[in-house]
Amino acid sequence: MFKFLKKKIKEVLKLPRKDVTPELEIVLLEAGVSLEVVDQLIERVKKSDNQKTALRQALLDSMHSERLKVKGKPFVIMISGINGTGKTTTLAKIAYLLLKKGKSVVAAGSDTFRAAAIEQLEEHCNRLKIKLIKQEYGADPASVAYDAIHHAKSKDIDVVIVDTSGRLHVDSGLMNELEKIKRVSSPDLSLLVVDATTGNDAVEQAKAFGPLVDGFVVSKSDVDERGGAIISISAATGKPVYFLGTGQEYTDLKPFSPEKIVKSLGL
Ligand SMILES: Nc1nc2c(ncn2[C@@H]2O[C@H](COP(=O)(O)OP(=O)(O)O)[C@@H](O)[C@H]2O)c(=O)[nH]1
Ligand SMILES: [Mg+2]
Repeated sequence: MFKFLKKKIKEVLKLPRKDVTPELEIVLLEAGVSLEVVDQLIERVKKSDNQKTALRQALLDSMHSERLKVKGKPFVIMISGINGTGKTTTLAKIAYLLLKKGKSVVAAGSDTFRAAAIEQLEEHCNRLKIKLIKQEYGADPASVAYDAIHHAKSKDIDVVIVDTSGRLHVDSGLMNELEKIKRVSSPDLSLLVVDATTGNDAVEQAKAFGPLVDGFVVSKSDVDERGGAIISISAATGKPVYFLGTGQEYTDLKPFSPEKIVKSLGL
């Protein structure tokens, strides 16, 4: 994680004092940190006598993390994001984590947009030994979510996790679909999954999803060398990151820790 940025920050901090902030600005932008966050970070570093400490502290102050707390029954988690970001995998990882904590879980196959999506989720559910509530390909995703919540209530299940479909880009069809799922299922937590390797684009997606989401999971941090999305998504939106996806296994979901991030940046 952060190979590129760690190396570059180290080089920049060795420069003559007056050159540090202009170079740092370029490096952060190259790493995919969003412009507004770069500006905030640079301002803090400029004002300080100790540039390294200032950068460390500015990064710590700009990243927000939150822990998943299951309160109320059933606790409904909605997972959204554009195509291929890792929604279904993240659903399975969260289910695995909750099962380990002794919670019972049911999944809602509300990605009815692609036929293969339901099968993919079904495979995970079979491996995890949790029930999948599904309907036919093309069915109303909100109705699937409704069924899953109804099932949880009648079987006394702790958590419902709703998978949803993505599109190539944020589009109005997707937004209308997600709004309806959200209206019908009133999730206790609505998480947007973004792919770390998409850098600033992930931040733009987060802004586009706006009030539909409460916070983020940043997936594929294990294959992300730049770190821009991880660093800027919470600063640019004011919403917290709950987890980092760190691989393809169920155990590859880590609580987001700004402390660990600055450490892996060598700060
Ligand atoms: N390396 C890595 N791959 C991931 C991670 N999360 C998801 N993936 C992979 O990304 C691909 C798309 O994931 P999927 O859950 O199907 O995405 P969805 O379309 O958003 O539901 C799959 O090959 C996953 O194994 C992660 O944290 N790290
Ligand atoms: Mg999926």
